[in-house]
Amino acid sequence: MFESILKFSCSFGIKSWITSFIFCFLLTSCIKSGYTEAVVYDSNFASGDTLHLKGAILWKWNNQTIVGRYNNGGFELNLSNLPKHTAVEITATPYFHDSWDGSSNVGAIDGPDLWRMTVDGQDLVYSTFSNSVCNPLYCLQQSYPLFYGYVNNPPFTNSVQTLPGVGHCSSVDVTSVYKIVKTISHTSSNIKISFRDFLVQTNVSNKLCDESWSLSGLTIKLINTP
Ligand SMILES: [Ca+2]
Repeated sequence: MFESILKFSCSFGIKSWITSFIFCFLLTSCIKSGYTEAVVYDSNFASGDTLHLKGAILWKWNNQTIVGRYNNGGFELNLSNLPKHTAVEITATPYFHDSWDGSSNVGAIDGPDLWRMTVDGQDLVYSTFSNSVCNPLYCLQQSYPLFYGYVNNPPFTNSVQTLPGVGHCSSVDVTSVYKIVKTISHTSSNIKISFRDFLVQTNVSNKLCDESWSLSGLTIKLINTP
């Protein structure tokens, strides 16, 4: 929008060329100020390309080719020879399928159901997720968007969408979708981002059918590049 205003103002809007020059100079200065950034990885996995991915399995669901699905598993992204930068922004879109039980840990039968995202070994997400129903008599809460610990939130907190379930082997037949955006200080020319779950379901035979997860998108952006 600024560029459109700039073009219009410089071409037609201001009679005095001196005023026009000053206006354009100031506006151009505004456009050029701030940090620079560079997207170094951006995939919705539709092409089936698994370059830079380790442990990635692909499957097609809901008319999408995505990475997944996992139960007590995961994959990682490795990038190297990155240009200079001072921070990195990671945007991930995980799908949590079926009967995730959140922070439930009664008898260690069906939880806690944890999902972890790390950068170079540092936890950015280490949280429970819940697709459980929630009413005054029964509610399996989740820690997300907080780290797993002592504080919990209602199921689906901060989810951006729900989709149908996948396994169809329990009464919880839903997929919760999250868009997770994390920005951290980072200067190394290499980066490793890993995703994995620690699901618990001791009371079912088909664990993958009971609960699982996928990743439908991943974007890595460097900030303050040359
Ligand atoms: Ca569980």
